[in-house]
Amino acid sequence: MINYKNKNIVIIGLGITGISCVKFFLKKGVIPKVIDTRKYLYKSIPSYIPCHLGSINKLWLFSAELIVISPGLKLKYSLLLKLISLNIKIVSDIELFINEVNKPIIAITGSNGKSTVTTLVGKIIQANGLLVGIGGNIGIPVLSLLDKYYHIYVIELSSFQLEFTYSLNAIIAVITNISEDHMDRYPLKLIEYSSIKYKIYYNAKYCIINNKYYNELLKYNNNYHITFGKLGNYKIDSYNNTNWIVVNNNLLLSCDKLKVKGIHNYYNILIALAIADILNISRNISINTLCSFRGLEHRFQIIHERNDVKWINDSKSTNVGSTKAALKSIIIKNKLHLILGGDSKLANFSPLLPWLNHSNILVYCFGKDKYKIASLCNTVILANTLNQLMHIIVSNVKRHDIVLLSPACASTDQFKSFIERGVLFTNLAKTLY
Ligand code: UMA
Ligand code: ADP
Repeated sequence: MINYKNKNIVIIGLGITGISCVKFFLKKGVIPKVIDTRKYLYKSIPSYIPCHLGSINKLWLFSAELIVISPGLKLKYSLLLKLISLNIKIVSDIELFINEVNKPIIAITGSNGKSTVTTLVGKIIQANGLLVGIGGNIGIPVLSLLDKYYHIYVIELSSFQLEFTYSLNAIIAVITNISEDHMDRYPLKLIEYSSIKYKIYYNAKYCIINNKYYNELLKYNNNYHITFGKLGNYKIDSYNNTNWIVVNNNLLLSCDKLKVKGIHNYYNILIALAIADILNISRNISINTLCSFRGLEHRFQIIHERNDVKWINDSKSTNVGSTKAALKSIIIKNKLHLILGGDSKLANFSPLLPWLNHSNILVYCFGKDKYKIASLCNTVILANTLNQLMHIIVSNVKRHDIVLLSPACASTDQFKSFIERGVLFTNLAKTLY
C-alpha cells in the first residue's frame, strides 16, 4: 500500500471514476483537488474540497505530486510531456486499486465482448462459492470494490484505463479481440490502440489470447499461454453440422445447448471456460453456468416478436467490429432492416460494405455521422433521429423480416448512453408495432 498522506493530489474528471477517487483519498485522510472541464457538476462533493471547473487548471497540475486521470479524459500531448518531464506521476484509478489489493485479479480487455466475458467469469466464480468483486469499465469503479471483502477480482479494462496503468500483475489476463475503436483518441490509429491493449499482459501469470494474435503476444509476455478461436486450445469446431466447444481436441459441449447465439458469443464462452479451468473450477459448475446465461441486455437481444417480425436490440454495438459480428450471426429469410448511426469516433465503415449493399438488407442511418455511413451505400434511408427512423421502419416491415439496431457508433451525440438508446428502440418497437 502507498502512503498518500500530505501529498498534493489532483483528480481530473468528476464522473463515477473521479467521485470514487475522491472517496478513496478522503478515507486515506488526504484532501485532493479536483478539476472538471465542464462548467457544472452533476454529482456533489464536500465543499471543503478545492474544485476547479470549466477548464484544465495547469498551475494545479504543475504543482501536483500525483495526478489521477479519469478514463474519458485526454490531456493535450504537449501538456502530458511537460508533466512527465517534471516527474509528476499520472495514474488511472486502476493503478490506485492495484496498489491496494493483495487478492488475485483477473483482467479482461478487448474491443468487444469485455462485459459479457467479465459477467460470465463473475457468475462462474460466484457459483463456485467465492466472493468475487466485479468492476472497472463495466460500470463499477474499481475503487468502490475496496469497501467490501472479496476473495478474487474480475476487472474489465478499457484502453483508456490501461493508458495510465503500470503495475498490473493479473493472475489471468485476456484480450477478447482487437478491431478498430476510439480512433478519434489515437493519432497512430490501430497500432497505438492495440499496443495499449497488450499492456494487460505485462507480468500476467496466465495469458489467454485469440490464436490469431499469438505471435504478437510473445513480444509482451512469455509466461503460460492459452489460445482460443478458430484454432487453439479452446476452439469452436463444426461436427455433424453443429458447432461444438472443443478443448484440447476433445468435443466438450454442443453450442445448441447454449442460450446465447452467434460465433462471437461462442468465443466469449471459450474464454470464460478457459479462465474457469485455470482456476480449477469443476466443469459441472462452469458448464451449468455457461448454459444458463441468456446474455446481457442491449447486446444482440431479441426484444420483440410479432407477426413473424423479430426486433433485435444491439445498442451496445458501438464500433464496426461488433456490428459485423451481429450481421454474421443473422440468417436473413426475407429482409433485414439495419439501423446504423451516432458518433463514429472516426471509424472506417468499409468492413461493413458487403452488408451495406446487400440486396436483402435495407440500411437506415441517423445521428451525427449518418452521411458518412450513407456515402458507402447505394440506397439508404436517412433521418435525424432514431424515433423518426422507427416510424419509417414500421411502415416498411413485412412477415419474416428482422429489424436490427446495431449502430456501430457511440450513442453520445443524441443519448446519455447506449442504454438510453436501447430502451428507446425497445419501447418504440413494442408500441409502434
Ligand atoms: N470530463 C472532463 N473533460 C473531458 C471529458 C470528461 O472534465 O474532456 C469530465 C466530465 O465532465 C465528467 C467526467 O469527466 O464529469 C467523466 O469522466 P469519464 O468520461 O472518465 O467517465 P466516468 O463517469 O468516470 O466513467 C468511466 C468510463 N467512461 C469512459 O471511459 C468514457 C466508464 O466506461 C466506466 O464504466 C467507468 O469509468 C467506471 O470504470 C464507459 C465507456 O463508455 C461505459 N467506456 C468506453 C467504452 O466502453 O467504449 C471506453
Ligand atoms: P464490451 O464490454 O467490450 O463493449 P459487450 O459484451 O458489452 O462488450 O458487447 C458489446 C458489443 O459487442 C455487443 O454488440 C455484442 O453483441 C458484441 N460482442 C460481444 N462479444 C463479442 C465478440 N467476442 N466479438 C465481437 N463482438 C462481440
